[in-house]
Amino acid sequence: METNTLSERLHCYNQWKDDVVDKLKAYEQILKDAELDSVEQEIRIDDMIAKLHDDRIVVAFVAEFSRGKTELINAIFFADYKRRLLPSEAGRTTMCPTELFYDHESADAYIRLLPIETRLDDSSINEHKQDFSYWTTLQLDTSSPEKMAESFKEVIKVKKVGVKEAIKLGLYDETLVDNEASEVEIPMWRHALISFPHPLLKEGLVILDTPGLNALGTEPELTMDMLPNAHAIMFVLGADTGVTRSDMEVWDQHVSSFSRGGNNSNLMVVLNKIDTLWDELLDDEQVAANIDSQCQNTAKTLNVSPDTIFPVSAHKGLLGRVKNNPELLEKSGIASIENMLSDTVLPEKQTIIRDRVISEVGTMVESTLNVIQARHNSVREQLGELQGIGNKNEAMISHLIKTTHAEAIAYKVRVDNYHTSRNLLNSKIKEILEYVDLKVLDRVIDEARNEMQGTWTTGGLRKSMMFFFENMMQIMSQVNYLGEQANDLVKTSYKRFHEEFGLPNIRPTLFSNQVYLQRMERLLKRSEEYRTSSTMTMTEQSFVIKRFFVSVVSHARDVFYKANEESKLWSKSALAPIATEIKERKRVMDKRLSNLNRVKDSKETLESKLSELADEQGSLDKQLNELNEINKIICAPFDKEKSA
Ligand SMILES: Nc1nc2c(ncn2[C@@H]2O[C@H](COP(=O)(O)OP(=O)(O)O)[C@@H](O)[C@H]2O)c(=O)[nH]1
Ligand SMILES: [Mg+2]
Repeated sequence: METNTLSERLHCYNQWKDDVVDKLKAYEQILKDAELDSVEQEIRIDDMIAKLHDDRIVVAFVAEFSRGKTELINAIFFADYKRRLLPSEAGRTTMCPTELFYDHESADAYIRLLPIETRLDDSSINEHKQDFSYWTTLQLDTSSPEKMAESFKEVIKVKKVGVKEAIKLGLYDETLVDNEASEVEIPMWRHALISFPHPLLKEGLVILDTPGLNALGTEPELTMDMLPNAHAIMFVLGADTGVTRSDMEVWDQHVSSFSRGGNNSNLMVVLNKIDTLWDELLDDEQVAANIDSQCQNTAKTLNVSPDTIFPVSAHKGLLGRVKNNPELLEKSGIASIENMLSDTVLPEKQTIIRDRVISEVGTMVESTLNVIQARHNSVREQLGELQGIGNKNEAMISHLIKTTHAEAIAYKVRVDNYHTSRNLLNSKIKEILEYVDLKVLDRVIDEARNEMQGTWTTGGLRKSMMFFFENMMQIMSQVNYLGEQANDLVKTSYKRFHEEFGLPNIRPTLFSNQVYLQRMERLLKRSEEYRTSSTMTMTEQSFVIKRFFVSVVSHARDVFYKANEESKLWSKSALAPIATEIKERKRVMDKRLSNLNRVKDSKETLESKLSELADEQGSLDKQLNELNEINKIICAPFDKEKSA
């Protein structure tokens, strides 16, 4: 009954990724062997390998405090420690957002903590993750679950600071402190990274535990970046409290936008603590009916489909697993969440990443197949030609040499024509690159910053933000426009090449910055939502505005940077297949000429040339087989049996 499906599934997924990586490496080798390698292609393939390597599956838990997020994490993922691993406590926990994962680069398990004071500086959490100088790193003793649980308590540590200091940090909430108090309790840490060698984490699972409405509101990065990048989001409610006002606030401001009209299977609403409805004076059916009716009501309140609601008891689930009580475990409903993760979330993720591999590398493999196939054909022709020569006389061979020469010259003229269109394209590309230059962005940021000086009001902020985004969108639209012109040039080149040179109909990779445009639009939308949320008025203004600006700008910069990198790479590879074909044609012609010349010199060479060509044919056969094998693995459908 108690199966390990999630870990098995994750394991299969990783194996598939390893297979793909192996094939990508084999492909790189083929390109080298066939002398078809180019720096651009190598960058693309290595990039894809790095992407597969860094690929993680992130499950985020979001809710108001005390709904049982941490207990759920303990029950779903860490019950094999036979105890409550992460600190879950009654009342308001002051824990900071915590990421649990496994760091393959580090030999030791660790807890890395970012001091709360770093909220005052201009760096986002992501930026801090690039440089660990501000973090406090503690070794995590994994020799016993008890020792681990003890160390994890560090994450929920608090300290007392003066009211002024708390206000400065954006952590003063007058509803929680009586007015007389001169000191306030605040969390010690802003963010925690915990790495330890648990099997699920080693397979690439990342768990994001968040503390509640307060932290969600004051750390915009969570809503702007970490949640949108999670592969599954669990919104947790308590069956004992029902949907409260603050639950609704978390939902409206931070989660509902991921719901896509209740249509997102990666957003799960967990109705936790159903054990509080297990009334021993009622029979099982009545209890089930009560739970069901609460699920229906919750679905209605949140405007999601009832299938999205998972009624569970984290506490009893953990207990059932720790005490090996299958009945209790079954009753807790915990397994339904695990099943959802392994049956829906994981396969969807795999599909997305496979589509990406296909679109990035699939076309490349296809065009290599074309080239190798053409080589194969040409070797066959040469073999035929030489075999045909047999006893023919010298005059005949000289004639063949002459015609091949003439062909080569005619070909060169057409290549020159092609160079003209390539130059046209290059100047268009230069224009695009000038637009997506980071210097341009930094100018826009400076302007927005200046605009913001002195306007620390919500209205002023809105104006500056709009100004910032208008500028950004304008640049990106212009890039889009130029990109379309460049695409026309590319299409024409390919068409001409296909028609005039009679070469295979290669699908060109076209320029597109749609993804980045969309990301920018989403960023704008999210910052609008954030700006109008009540957290903006709740917390000390200048602090939030600053945090907000830092986080929005750092993400906009990130989007821009990626668009820039992508354009550069595209500009280098747009006409690469044509260049390869040209080189290839020239190679074939040179080869034929040298064959004929050598044959003209002596009869003996004919024999050796024939066997040389036969060898070449053999190795081309091998390359074709390998390429087909690579194609098969990359595009392989997933094991249906396992996902049934
Ligand atoms: N009755 C009951 N209590 C639970 C359940 N899950 C968590 N709790 C309790 O709720 C409190 C808050 O849990 P915690 O995991 O720290 O919540 P978090 O703040 O959302 O992470 C703790 O006292 C838990 O023991 C449950 O399924 N049933
Ligand atoms: Mg917690």
